[in-house]
Amino acid sequence: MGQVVGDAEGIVISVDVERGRVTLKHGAIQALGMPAMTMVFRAADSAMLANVKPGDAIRFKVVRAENHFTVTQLAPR
Ligand SMILES: [Cu+2]
Repeated sequence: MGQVVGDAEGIVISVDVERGRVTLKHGAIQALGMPAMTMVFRAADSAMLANVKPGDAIRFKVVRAENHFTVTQLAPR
């Protein structure tokens, strides 16, 4: 099963730097066929979570590989 990359906008709900997880309330991600929802993502690198906090409005890239969703880029918007 190949990788699929999607772009989306969201709001940070919570951040777990130690475990490299971020919970985002995101809009629809067309490339992944995913409707708007709140869910937990893996972070490709925990360091990318150091500068975000709950309530931040962000734009992000997410990669789906098998059944895992990993955020590979995260930026304020
Ligand atoms: Cu989702």
